[in-house]
Amino acid sequence: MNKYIKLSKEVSDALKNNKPVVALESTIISHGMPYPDNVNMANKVEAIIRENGAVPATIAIMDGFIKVGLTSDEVKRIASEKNVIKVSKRDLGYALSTKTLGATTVSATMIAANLAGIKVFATGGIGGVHRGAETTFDISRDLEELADLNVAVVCAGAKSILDLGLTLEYLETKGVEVLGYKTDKLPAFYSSASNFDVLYRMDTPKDIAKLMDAKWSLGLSGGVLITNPIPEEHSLDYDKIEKIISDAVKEANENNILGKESTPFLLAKVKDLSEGKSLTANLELVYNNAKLAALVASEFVKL
Ligand code: PSU
Ligand code: MN
Repeated sequence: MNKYIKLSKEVSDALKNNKPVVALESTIISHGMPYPDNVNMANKVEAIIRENGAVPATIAIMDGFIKVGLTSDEVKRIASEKNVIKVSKRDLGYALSTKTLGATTVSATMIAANLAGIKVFATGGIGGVHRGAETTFDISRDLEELADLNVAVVCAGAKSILDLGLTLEYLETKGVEVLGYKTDKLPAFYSSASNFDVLYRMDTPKDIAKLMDAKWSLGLSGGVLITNPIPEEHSLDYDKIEKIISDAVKEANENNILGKESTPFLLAKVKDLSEGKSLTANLELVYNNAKLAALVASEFVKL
């Protein structure tokens, strides 16, 4: 194992014994939602993964190491400390060498999971091609790791702070299949469906695991994006949330919010404008993804 990576004993034992493990990112904790909802979310996600037969591995940069499998005290640190930096691929060297506390995005979490040998990763939403990317060039690094690394990512689709159509085109160029779990339509994060089609619908965790096995057995490198709709009872009205999101995007543009600040700004703005409804939906969709990821990981280790 690389000298900069430290696995918890539980995660390391599980991987050695071919037990299912689910990787979890930490930017969703530090920059995705407020304290203390974030720490409660992180603990509950881990509990759901255990209930569904897998070992959770929350990942962050701490004390000069990529830590895979945080203790509950470490989760609390990421959730509550003020100066946690958001770490995507390009921030890893800095965070490790200066021992800065860092929360990993989908991109950096995939890099860590890949180094550790974890094949399944659960999150809320991925980064993608932002609205207006044709002038800002704002395309998330997440898409590059999805293109390159053999990790399957379970998400609730993407919210329309991104340009969903351009994000799908980009994933197609990069050879990443976008699967819909029990759906034909790409989920839109807070709402269970968008107007875009997924590439393939899959109705069981076993079918998804078999696809991952087939792809990777060929030596094809790259991720698999598993999109899982928010449960209907928690799904928000598409048009209402869409209006809120475009107001938030407008405010970001007016305030010249750029680069890594953009996504956290938009998430916080949408939460305020929706009077917290987006946060409730966000929590529910993450729990739903944690469960599916544990089931897919459990099927994958049997193949
Ligand atoms: N989308 C969400 N919630 C999040 C993020 C994205 O709905 O918390 C976080 C993830 O960590 C993702 C990152 O990897 O934002 C993408 O940031 P950027 O757009 O700056 O690449
Ligand atoms: Mn960006």
